[in-house]
Amino acid sequence: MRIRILTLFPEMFEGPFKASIVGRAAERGLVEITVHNVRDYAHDRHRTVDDTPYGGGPGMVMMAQPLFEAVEDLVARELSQAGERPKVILTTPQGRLLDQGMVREFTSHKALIIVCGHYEGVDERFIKSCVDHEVSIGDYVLTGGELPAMVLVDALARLVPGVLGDAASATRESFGPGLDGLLQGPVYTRPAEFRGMKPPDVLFSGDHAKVTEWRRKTAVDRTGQRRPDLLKGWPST
Ligand code: 4H6
Repeated sequence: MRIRILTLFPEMFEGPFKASIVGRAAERGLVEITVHNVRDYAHDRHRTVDDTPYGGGPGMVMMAQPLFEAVEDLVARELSQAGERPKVILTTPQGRLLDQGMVREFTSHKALIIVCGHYEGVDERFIKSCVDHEVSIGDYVLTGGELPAMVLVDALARLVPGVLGDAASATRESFGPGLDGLLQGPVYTRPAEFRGMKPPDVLFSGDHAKVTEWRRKTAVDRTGQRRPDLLKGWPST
């Protein structure tokens, strides 16, 4: 999978994508991530990418022209390289709330362009003509779309075959949040007793079927307590 990120702050991606599982996946050639500076597509000598909002009001708006030409360039490069049009995603508080189902859908594309919004927002004409999906990572406001882009890239990368160890992916497919729609139940590791607290006996029973059943039950219980919304339309009671 190829991911292109369009941002005013390319430096923000240097740390997270180097020192992480995502960085290792890129090194191993499992994902290709490139970061592009919107400013490189400005026309004037000040490299202007923002302007005051029509109708007045505070702050600045990202201009359509640099974003439009940046996406045009990245799409053209992808078309000549792979012949398949990449999907363009804008991270914005106005977007559809990201969930695991959407992440899974995005992984069906060979290439994605993620545009990070800034200032008070992005000229609507760019969104209308170039953006396929507006995505929000949650109902809170950030100074820019860079952190949401990193969240999305991380969620995508861990679904690419080989990025997680085989053992890790196998277990997380069965009881990870969103994957079968349940929250994960409690987990424990050594020592068997810590400050007087012991894990449930069933985890020491060696009975794999019983352990699986306990994990399913604690996952359902916890989901009912913390996120009853996730159980709506869920099989059985
Ligand atoms: C586009 C439009 C995403 C991007 C406006 C982005 C939260 C999320 C942004 C803005 C984001 C999220 C600029 C509006 C700052 C508020 C960047 N915030 N904003 N929940 N901010 O995914 O002012």
